[in-house]
Amino acid sequence: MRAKRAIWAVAAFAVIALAIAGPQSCTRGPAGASVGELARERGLSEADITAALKTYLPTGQLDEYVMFSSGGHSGQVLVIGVPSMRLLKVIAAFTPEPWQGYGYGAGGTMEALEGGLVNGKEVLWGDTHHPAISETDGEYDGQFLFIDDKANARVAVISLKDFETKQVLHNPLMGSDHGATFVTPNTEYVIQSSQYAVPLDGSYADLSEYQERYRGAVTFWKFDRAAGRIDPSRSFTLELPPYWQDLADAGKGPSMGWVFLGSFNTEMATGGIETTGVPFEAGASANDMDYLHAINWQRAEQVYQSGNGLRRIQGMSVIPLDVSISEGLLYLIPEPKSPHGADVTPDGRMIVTAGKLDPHVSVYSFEKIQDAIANETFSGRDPFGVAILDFDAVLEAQVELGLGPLHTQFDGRGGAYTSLFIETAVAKWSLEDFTLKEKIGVHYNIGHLAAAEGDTRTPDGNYLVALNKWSIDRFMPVGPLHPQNFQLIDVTGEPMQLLYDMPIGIGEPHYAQIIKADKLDPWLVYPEVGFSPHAMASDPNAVSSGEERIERNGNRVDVYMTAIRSHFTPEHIKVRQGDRVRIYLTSLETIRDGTHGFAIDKHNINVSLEPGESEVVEFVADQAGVYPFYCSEFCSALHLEMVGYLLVEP
Ligand code: RUQ
Ligand code: CUA
Repeated sequence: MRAKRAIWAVAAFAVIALAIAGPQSCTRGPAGASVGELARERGLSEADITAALKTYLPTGQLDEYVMFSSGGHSGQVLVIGVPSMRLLKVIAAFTPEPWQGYGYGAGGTMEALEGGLVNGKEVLWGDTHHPAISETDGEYDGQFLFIDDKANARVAVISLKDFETKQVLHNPLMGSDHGATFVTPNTEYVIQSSQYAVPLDGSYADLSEYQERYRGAVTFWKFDRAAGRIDPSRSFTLELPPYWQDLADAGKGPSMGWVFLGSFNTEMATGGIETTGVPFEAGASANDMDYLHAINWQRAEQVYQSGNGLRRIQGMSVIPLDVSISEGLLYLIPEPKSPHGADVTPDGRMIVTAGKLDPHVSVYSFEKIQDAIANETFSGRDPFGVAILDFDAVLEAQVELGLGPLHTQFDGRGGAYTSLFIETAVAKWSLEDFTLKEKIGVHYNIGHLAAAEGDTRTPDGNYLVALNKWSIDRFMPVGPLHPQNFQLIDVTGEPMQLLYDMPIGIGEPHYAQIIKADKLDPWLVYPEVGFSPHAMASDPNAVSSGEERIERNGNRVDVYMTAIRSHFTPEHIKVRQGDRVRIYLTSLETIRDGTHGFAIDKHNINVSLEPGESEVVEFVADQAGVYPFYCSEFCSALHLEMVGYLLVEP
């Protein structure tokens, strides 16, 4: 497909170049002006035209890749076609979303959100950071997507059959998370590690007791692929020192079985600028080195399964720090100042870290790490007794890239790409000779970047997306809160070429993953009429045509309702004030895009009924009155007539 497109692009470019070359050229655009005239009129350069040719998709044509991006504070996930950078969907994860009926009465979505209750409290936003596509043998398999909520230490599980959130889980051991979500190479586990340390048992402890009472943690959530859910009862956690653990990546190939996570504030600063005069930012970045954590999760799994030395804290199985030390589950590796990314190379042989306050990326050899562990080549132990591997013994190389290196992706051809936050650029460097190749400026303040399949065993490279925090002057001003900007970069050759700007309308996204579109196999309609998206199976309460009815049992009223263009059956629901009403809804539609909505006035209820979907809503009819209910999707010529009345008698 790429080759075909490339040939087409070359041909088209030749035509345009010809057109630009002379006014006598007669290549006419559909609106009358020649392509050359259009280009001249709009002041487009050759590079602009090439970029347009590489990104434009005529109507009906599909993208080669799909990008899943964190939706930042929206608590949602953005689904974007690459290279067109067209927004395809916004998947609601931690935040209610009315169009999808997520959190507005539909039973399954309410249940998913309820899983995310934080200490019994509804928290209706999420700070989504890092999406992770499920993997098989270190390759994206396109089946599931996971994402974390940093603010509330939660994890969501999304099925890529219907692009809907199936499960939300709160980790009671953590205040906030950051090394989340990352998956092991066969999605055995979904990794979540804490950011800012708190007491694991959720109790109070004064900051003066920081070293004794505060702790970090990394949880390995067991993913049950058949159930499409995380199974908390088979998940385990390692207690970690109260450093602020950061991004993670799972080893693969030779490093399979290990996970690496960066950290900062190994100084264990406790801030308090108002009294100590030392703000967190200074206290937490005082040392030249922080610690990359190397964790043997496969051995930790055995320790967990043996049950030896485990503690139960807030319902979670925790391997205490001393057990991790004695069992050889955890080692620390010095890494330069305030690191962020910890990225395992595609071959699994090296780990790349970037320290925001150091101009280098540091590349560690997994083999050397193993040797250092075997030979106890330690430079010491941290205050908790965790062995610190000797920096020089495990370092493979350092590459000076520029200011503020943050996060690294790979192209599968020996190329590595590192975002430079301060320099607001992307550096391309070589994994073969560890030299800087070139840089490209981006607009502005890049955080992470995502290359096509860029953190799998076999990256495609091809496209790179810069996730920029600032846009400054790129777009029409829309008030002081500026759009955040994704920039698409062609990395098929040198030099890299900036192709496209995509302001995203929400903020702040942190990370994205890009999968080959043909690896996704979503349903076009639900597999059968009466299918429950929550159970991912046929719904025993589904209603078939002719079976619609209203059943009363004391003050409980069960309505069995169907929807098909362009009516609900039944259309009249008469209940008494105070009744508990349950409406079982089934869409009898089987055609693509034949979606209905079901909204009840003044009840905070709106459900999206996709073809074949079965749902339930439940409420107490506590206010007498007349409430129209209607279809909230423009489904047919008689959509406005797709309506009914809920009559609540006093
Ligand atoms: S993150 S750039 Cu690096 Cu979670 Cu935000
Ligand atoms: Cu059904 Cu509108």
